[in-house]
Amino acid sequence: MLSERDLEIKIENALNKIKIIDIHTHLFPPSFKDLFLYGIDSLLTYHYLIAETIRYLSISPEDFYALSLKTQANLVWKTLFLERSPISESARGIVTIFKELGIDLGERDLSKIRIYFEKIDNGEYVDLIFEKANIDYVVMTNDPFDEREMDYWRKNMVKDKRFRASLRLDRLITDWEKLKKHLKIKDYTEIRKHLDEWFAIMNPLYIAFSFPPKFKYPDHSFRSTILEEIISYAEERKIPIAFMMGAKRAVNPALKLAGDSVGRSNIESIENLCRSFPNNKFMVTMLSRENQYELCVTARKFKNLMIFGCWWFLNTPSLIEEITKMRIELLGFSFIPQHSDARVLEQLIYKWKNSKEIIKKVVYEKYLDLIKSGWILKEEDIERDLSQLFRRNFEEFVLKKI
Ligand code: RAT
Ligand code: ZN
Repeated sequence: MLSERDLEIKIENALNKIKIIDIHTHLFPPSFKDLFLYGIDSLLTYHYLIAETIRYLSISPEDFYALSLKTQANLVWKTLFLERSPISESARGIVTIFKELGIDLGERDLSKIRIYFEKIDNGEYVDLIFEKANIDYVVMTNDPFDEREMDYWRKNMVKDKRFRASLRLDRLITDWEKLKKHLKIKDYTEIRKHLDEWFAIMNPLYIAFSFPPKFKYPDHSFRSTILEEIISYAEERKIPIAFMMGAKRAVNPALKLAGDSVGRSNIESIENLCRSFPNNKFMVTMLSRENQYELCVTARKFKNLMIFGCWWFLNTPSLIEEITKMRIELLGFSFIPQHSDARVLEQLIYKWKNSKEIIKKVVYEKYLDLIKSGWILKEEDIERDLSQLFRRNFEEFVLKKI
């Protein structure tokens, strides 16, 4: 019988051992040159931190973005780290990164901190960060309509196994009329030849869309028709489609990436999709806290639905705890608890460290309840269960024949 202290240690050991699959990030490999983000200026100008900085300053978003990247970074440092304590989740994240990289924070001197980042050697650095965050591989967000990105895809056919692709097709729906001309196609059915081409170049693990709160399926519009075309393509390819629901884009456009917000989505659309396309696999995350309970219940109804992550504004300790607890209580281990959404390489460190800390606590409490109820938990059960959460649910779902 495991004692409480033993249980805690065993969970900790299992978590340290399991190599994570990070199923949704915005990272790129070093071979994608300017798209590969790392280092101090990219870290401090993360859009989560820009939104927080601008709240304290009299500067307008336009004037802020007109500054050089380094000046923006200096201003974020001054505002969030020198004039106040970096207490928000994104600001604390920077502190976690520095600590894990062995950067001294005693003097709070940004010019000294910069010295660490000036010495980085790219190739080995990715391995170092992956090791520190205990990552096996990350899944990128790949936009075939981004010409800059596509240039790299066409040139860099040597694949980096640490970075896998996902085909993000938001613009197919938001910019359909423009894209139709750009792709030189007349109707929806002709999308297929482009999909074939993108699959050949990227070999994506899944197709993804993010949708606004008002998204409805079906809605008798061209949107539903395009979606159906993609759904039938995904069925043929036997790969999942990820729906990221509830992102209200450009609520404050001047803030650029930092100007997106949240709204409650319509769960019936997910029910309709899972029921109408039983041979498809859907991975769903919802941004609104208010959607979490109904999403869990919906996952109980459809085995072709895999819920994942505590997305974006939900990637905060109190909400991760609440959501993970609810998911375990309603779904056991049949969900993917988290993804990092990292845009800058080093963010993998804090996003995973902080999430794992909470997931560990929740799992500990749940195992303890189970033991108190009479179950004899074995040490090997813990690693099996946790590797299901952090690896196997994703890999098996991607390969699964529904
Ligand atoms: O979390 C983020 O960085 C957001 O800006 C979005 O990119 C979001 O995660 C998305 O994938 O649309
Ligand atoms: Zn994202």
